[in-house]
Amino acid sequence: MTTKKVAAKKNTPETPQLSKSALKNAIVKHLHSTLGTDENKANNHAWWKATCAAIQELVLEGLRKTQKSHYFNDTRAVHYLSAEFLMGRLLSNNMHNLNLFETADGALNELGVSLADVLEEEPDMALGNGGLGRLAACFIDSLATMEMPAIGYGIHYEHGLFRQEIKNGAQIERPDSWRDYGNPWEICRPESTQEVSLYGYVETKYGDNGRIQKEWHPGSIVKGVPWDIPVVGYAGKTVNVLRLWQCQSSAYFNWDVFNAGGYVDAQRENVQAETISKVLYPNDETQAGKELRLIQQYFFCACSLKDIIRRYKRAHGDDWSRFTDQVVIQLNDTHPAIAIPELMRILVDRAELDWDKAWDICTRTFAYTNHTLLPEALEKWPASMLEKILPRHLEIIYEINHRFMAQVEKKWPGNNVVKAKLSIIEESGEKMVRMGNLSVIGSFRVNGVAEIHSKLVKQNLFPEFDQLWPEKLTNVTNGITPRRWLKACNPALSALVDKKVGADWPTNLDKLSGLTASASNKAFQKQFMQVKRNNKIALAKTIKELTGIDVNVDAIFDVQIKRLHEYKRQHLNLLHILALYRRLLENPNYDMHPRVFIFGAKAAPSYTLAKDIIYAINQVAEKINNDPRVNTKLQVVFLPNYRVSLAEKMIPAADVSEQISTAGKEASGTGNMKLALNGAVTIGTLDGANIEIAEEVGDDNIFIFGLTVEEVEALKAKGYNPHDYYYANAEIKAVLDWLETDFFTPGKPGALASVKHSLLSGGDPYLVLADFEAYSEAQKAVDKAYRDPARWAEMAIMNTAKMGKFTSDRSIADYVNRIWNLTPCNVDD
Ligand code: 26Q
Repeated sequence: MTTKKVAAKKNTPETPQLSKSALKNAIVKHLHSTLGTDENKANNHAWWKATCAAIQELVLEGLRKTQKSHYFNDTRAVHYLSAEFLMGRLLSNNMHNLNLFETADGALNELGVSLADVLEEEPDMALGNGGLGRLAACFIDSLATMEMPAIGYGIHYEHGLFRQEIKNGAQIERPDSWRDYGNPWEICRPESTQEVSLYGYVETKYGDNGRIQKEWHPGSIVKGVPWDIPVVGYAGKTVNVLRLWQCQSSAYFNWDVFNAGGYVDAQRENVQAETISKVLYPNDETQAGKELRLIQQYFFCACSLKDIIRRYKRAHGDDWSRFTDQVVIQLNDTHPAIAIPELMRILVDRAELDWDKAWDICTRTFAYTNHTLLPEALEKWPASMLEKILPRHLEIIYEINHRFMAQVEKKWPGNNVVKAKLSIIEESGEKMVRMGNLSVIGSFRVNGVAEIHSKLVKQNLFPEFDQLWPEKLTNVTNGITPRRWLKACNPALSALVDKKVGADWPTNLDKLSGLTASASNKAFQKQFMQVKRNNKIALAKTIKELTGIDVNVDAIFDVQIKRLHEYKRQHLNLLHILALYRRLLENPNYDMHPRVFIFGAKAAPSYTLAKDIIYAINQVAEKINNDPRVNTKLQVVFLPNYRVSLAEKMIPAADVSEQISTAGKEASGTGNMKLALNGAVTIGTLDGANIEIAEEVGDDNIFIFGLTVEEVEALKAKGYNPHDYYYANAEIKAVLDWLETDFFTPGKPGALASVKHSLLSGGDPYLVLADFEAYSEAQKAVDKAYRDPARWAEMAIMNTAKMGKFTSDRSIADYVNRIWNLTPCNVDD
């Protein structure tokens, strides 16, 4: 294989493919003939659908051209397998990428309709939990923009991540029904339906050639129906596909039961099949070990592999020799790791390749991205569960492991400790299959998602694998698409940036460094901060609508938005808020610039402490916001139902970005990049991509605090006792004790006590108390810097200016050059 360097493309969108009047006609045509309504009757929802339909016409034209071009050029493609794609809304994105946003705005305006209102009609496509799912969405945007042949494969969940309501301060989960009124972007492709086998038993047979043959007799067969969502690249030339599989019962398999008079039983089978793609599991960073989750994983992997192989065979027939030239499969964490034994099964049992040949193909096909070091997030499945659901796959996994153990024996003769660590099978207690080990063994490349994370993957998670295969483990630092996360979500800042550095920054984000020269320019600072202020006014309006709270737009908007998890330490933020409250009560003249602390976070429904922390934030907010002694200086807002479309409103309005995870725990973070890109200044630990952000913006433009990875390890090794901090720091003691009273929960003393107890008797596993003082000091430095408007403006501008590295185009270029070895495919007519 040759290595060619692929840089992020420097294309800008051309003149719109459609005039305003043509688009207007197309929208009205769809209003009439697709929706059966007219201009006088149509509500915003109808206008939204008609506008989508008009845009989709152009999208589908691009899709057709792209597919034709990929087919005729017989391109090598990456297949991005992910259990999650957190796409958010698509209309605004697609219009921006087709350079039709202004045109559509004008067209709708002439029709007496507000584009902004129309955009609000679109439900988020929330088929993901958080960072990992949103990363997949940013990556397919970049792949299309860079004209790379690529397809995303995932699950067509009927219900995405739950909708969060806050009732009396507590999180309530409601089903997300994103498709209730139809999804205008997706196309069902029943002609590409696949069948997937489950359960049953394995028969061992002896072929004529004396070769042992395995035949899996499934106990159940389900159907995978693909729904295609077009993924429009910026400039609109390449339109790739996100293919999501929906599970249905296989009519064919149930006929016997049906004909035997078992109509009701046959219907029951239908329901069971349909539960497979019914709902997204809402736990991130914890492995639930549920049978249905494993079935979901196998279901979409089996469908996707059949689809990949069908496409390969259409061009190359039964000749497998070119498979690894054409196909690379990226595993987004271990969720699709079952694809490894599935490909082995297809090659060995079906194509009748011998094991070594099949394994060679396999290990040239897969690459694996690790997104976490947290032990509770590492996927393991009971061998007994695999045996029941996927009996042949378990046999194959044992065979892979057996051969791998021989390799380990060669390298470390007689060393059973290393063997036990590297084995795919964990034997202490119930036999478990470790999907991480399987993924490392079955892939040609394994990457972490930020420098420090990849270093820890090598040093702590897979050190022996790194010794065995020193080339295999590598880093690709995450990135975000600047099209959605600056151009579309922050039009005012985008326009200002356009004027300063030219309009091609969306595909060439390093251009933002052109802002550096103006960072200390008074006039530019004024413009930049005026944009920020307007964005804060807009967010204040949203806050008012969602919570009834009037926030002070002259206050510092301090934002922490991410899933709720102890390691992300929203409770560290909360303790600091309590400390400020207390300081203000003790000294009404306590000198601080007014601040609004704004949170957005969903907790996994089964994660009790995470829900307790949400409750605590809301109860503290209620008290502080209604306390006239402090509420001109301190306000706390928890915005319900944090999701992509809400992030797009919060991020442009943030002054301060909270990135305060315990060092070593946040693999990368991507919200940190989005906030900094929009001119928020980070207060953060030396964790994940914060470290690389600090390197880019420089120490003067970020507030770094707290223990380093090494210091965390040393403190834990010496024996961390949170009580030491509790008794040594009167402020810590006071705020923790406060949580145990009924001050924040009148009539219900102890309602917030679990937060305190997790930090004392619970051992404070994420060192909240150890970092409290450093955090509090860093917050004082933030306050001081903000009160110097010129200094703050310069910091904010420098953050935007220095985010070039964190475009997902750079991440994709890294994958393309160092892992996937792809060539862009031109899609011009
Ligand atoms: C696993 C098994 C069963 C059910 C659910 C899961 C599950 C689901 C989602 C486990 C983990 C996740 C999501 C993990 C995630 O979002 N990780 C984040 O990935 C980002 C992109 O690389 C990083 O920036 C974040 O640091 C990391 O936390």
